[in-house]
Amino acid sequence: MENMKDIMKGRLLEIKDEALKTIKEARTLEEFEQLRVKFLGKKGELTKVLRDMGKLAPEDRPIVGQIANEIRDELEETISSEKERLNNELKLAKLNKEKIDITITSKKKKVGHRHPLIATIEELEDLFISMGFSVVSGPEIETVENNFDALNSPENHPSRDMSDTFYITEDILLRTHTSPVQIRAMKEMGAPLRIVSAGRTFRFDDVDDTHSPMFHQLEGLVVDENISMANLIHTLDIFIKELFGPDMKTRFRPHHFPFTEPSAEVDVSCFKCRGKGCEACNFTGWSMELLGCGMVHPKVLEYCGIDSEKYSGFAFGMGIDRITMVKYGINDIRLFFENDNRFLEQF
Ligand code: FA5
Repeated sequence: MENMKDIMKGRLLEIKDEALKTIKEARTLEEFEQLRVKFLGKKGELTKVLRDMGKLAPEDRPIVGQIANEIRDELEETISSEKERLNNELKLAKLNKEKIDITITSKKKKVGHRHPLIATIEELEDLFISMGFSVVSGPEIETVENNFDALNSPENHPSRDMSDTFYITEDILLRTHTSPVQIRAMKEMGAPLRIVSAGRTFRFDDVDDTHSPMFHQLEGLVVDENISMANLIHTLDIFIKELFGPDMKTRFRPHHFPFTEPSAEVDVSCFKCRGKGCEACNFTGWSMELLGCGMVHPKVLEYCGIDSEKYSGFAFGMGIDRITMVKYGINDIRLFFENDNRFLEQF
């Protein structure tokens, strides 16, 4: 019996020595786990020895049991401290690998800025807000009814032609102007009202230095009692002087639009010579046509359910691309859409 105790003690110490040696050699977390199972697991070396406890004299059992427990505690502690040491080593290696040199100067990120057309739209909206207008929006894909019929444009009107307009179906098209927003606003808000609305418009126009098949307009509409042509001329005159400067002159030319009566087109002094006459304006002193306007046709008011005996109104639609050209002295509309940074960065 005495012998059995010594055999077991000897075996336990052997296990301890072997375990401590291999634990020190382990290099990965998986290896530590394998060693834990090998020495301390349910079917591990230590358990195997303890199965023979029954063969010991009863007074020896606590002695051998205590030795076994001490060895188990020591091995568990060693495995956990060695694991922690390995973890720290791995962490350190990772940190060293991912070291950031904060003294290196970073590459400069290019920050974009507003397109000149958007800048003009925002400037125009601010200006009209300061004159008591509200800003509303309308869809680029419109009904033929809002784009033409409601605006008193008869079926045989040339602007309705396939060669002038991008139709999606017979009844739906890409709006040819922002004027259908007038219809939407009057139907939704009724009279009195004072709105502006900016956005894209589309026409089958050939491209040249002042024409693009996609361009931008800003629509304005005022409906109230006693609105006259004098209000229209005054409003446009104020806006043009605010935008281009006090020396800018406006010229109203009689024109025809089916949805306004009377109607006019408006030119402003040449952006280059400011009226003196130069090559840019063919020595006329006037820039290209900037906008159309007029008194809202009574038929349009009635179509939207507004009493044309009580109310009258004026409306205008201006080409934002051309206004931006005049404002910055740009001589070709195509520059806005070519996305050449050398051009865009100047604004
Ligand atoms: C209209 O579109 C009318 N809806 C304007 C209007 C509104 C009149 C309210 C009366 C009352 P017009 O087709 O003339 O009108 O276009 C208005 C402006 O849009 C022009 O003066 C011009 O500045 C601009 N424009 C027209 N076609 C083009 C184009 N292809 N490229 C760039 N700008 C254009």
